[in-house]
Amino acid sequence: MTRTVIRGGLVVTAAEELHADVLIEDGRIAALAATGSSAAEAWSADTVIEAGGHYVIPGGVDVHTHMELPFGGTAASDTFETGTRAAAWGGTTTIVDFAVQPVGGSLREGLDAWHAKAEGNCAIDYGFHTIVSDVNESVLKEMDSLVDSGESTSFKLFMAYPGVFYSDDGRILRAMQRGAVNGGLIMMHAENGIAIDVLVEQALAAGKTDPRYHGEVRRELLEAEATHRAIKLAQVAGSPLYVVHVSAASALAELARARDDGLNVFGETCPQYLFLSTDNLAEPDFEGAKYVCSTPLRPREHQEALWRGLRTNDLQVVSTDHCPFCFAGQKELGRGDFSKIPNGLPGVENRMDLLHQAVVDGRISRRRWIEIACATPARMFGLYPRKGTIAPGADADLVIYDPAAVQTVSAATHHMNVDYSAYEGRQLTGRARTVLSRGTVVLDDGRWLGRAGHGAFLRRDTCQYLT
Ligand code: DUC
Ligand code: ZN
Ligand code: ZN
Ligand code: ZN
Repeated sequence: MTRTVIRGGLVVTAAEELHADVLIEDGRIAALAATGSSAAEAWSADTVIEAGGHYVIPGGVDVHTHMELPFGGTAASDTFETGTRAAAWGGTTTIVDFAVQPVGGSLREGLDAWHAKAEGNCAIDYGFHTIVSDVNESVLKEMDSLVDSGESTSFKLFMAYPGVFYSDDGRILRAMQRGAVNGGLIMMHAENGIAIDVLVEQALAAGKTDPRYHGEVRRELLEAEATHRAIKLAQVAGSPLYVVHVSAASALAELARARDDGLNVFGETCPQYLFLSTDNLAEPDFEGAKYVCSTPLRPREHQEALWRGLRTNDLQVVSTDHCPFCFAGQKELGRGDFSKIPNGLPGVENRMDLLHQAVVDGRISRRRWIEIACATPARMFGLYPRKGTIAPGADADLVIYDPAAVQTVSAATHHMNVDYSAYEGRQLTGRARTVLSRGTVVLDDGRWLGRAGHGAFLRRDTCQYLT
């Protein structure tokens, strides 16, 4: 048995803060005891990690990533190897990525393809949601068995991207009805893609080809409308609903109203919507392409609404939707036609630190930081308390976090496999000093000690946020 003790840090979970030592045995947390107590002093250990002046927090849980996602004639530039390593550098120790059902194929084929990409390559633990691109009878049956086995207990549907991932309302309703019975959580990309495609065509015909028009045609109204429609469909089906990447204040208002009416609807937002805006999309020399993602960035005033939603719990989760494409050769595919810019932003390495900056700035509390970035994502997707907290029995996925370290975010120093940073030049206070994945130190003081293949596939329970 290997024993590690982390001494002298401030343990921060979603529920409490305490000056405690943490005992790890064989990759799991065995005990917590007040620092200096006779119980803690009595522990013997093979390794002692000093954490004085630092926080000891659960590793980040990022439930929305797209490593190696084929999109727009190219593929997201982070592999499972580079992307999970970058995640760990940024204090994230679990990701849940999306396996895509191939057109005309089964969920099984999608999962097999994603297992093949990830297995043996991940530095941290990982799970899969499934993107359902064709709801049919055999897919509905597959959903049952995937929930039963825990291989995938959540399913993403798209109201956007006609001809690619899009599902019409009837298919959405059928999937929700199935989820209401089997416990699978439906995740929704809520944008009216049929209407957006009309506006795209009209914009291009009028010579509006710059990246900023991506933000203009993907109208806020069409996110709010789709969010409203998704909520009503879920209400008809009697199922809970998780809306991914909420970017618009009016879409958030739809969620808040439904929650006030007692519905189990949940919302996720992402750092790009909290920290970036349409100002970035309007950057000259095609630089705006770096900020093209869907849902799109919104005008600055939406940020305040999203922060408020995070404080009031109308939004429960911050994940990244990490989907990086290099500027050179990938984003550039859309020069002269914004609709050909591959959609997505890098961020898996930056999320924990950006949100810690919000703690420093007084926007959210320290415990809320852990709640929205670790505990709730784990509970929402059936990984709790194995992931997302620090408690006896949990995996020892831990970050020893230096709250005073100052860093300047830059593509020159980040670890994501992408040639730009969406947060270039931003100064942040706070940084992961030591990162453990199931008790193994993978990062220490700027030295990478992890390895591809350490990360294991996670079977998951159904949503635990409802019980
Ligand atoms: N949005 C993105 O920005 N990228 C990938 C898929 C999506 O819905
Ligand atoms: Zn989406
Ligand atoms: Zn409310
Ligand atoms: Zn996504």
